[in-house]
Amino acid sequence: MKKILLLVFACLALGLMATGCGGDDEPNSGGSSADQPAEEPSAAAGPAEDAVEVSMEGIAFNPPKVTVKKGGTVTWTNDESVGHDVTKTDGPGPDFSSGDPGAMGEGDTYEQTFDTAGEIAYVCTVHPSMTGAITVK
Ligand SMILES: [Cu+2]
Repeated sequence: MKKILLLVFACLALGLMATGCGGDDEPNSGGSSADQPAEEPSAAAGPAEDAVEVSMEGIAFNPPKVTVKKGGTVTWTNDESVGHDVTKTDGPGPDFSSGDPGAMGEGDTYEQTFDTAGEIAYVCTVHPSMTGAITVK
């Protein structure tokens, strides 16, 4: 019985030593994970630009969130046969709307200039779940 216990301890000790050797891989994983978070936010929100284009497709604004420079413009294009509109719901600056609810047909565009910094929310009034956001800075 004691010999079996000794064997178990011997195996555990060897196992711990092997694990210790495996721990030397850590510097690799630490280095790569530090680089990635810096790239993901810019890919999602996009850099602040003078002119941004948003597509209306699949009953959604794409991309749903954009960033535009103060004084810049956002241009929406309806890329499907379903009628849409662009109507501001919240945020600084004057209210805006592309016109009558759902009046933008396929191929129609609507352009809006943003002169006030802040976060602006908008919606397509005929599709309440079709929302978007603009960061002006
Ligand atoms: Cu719509």
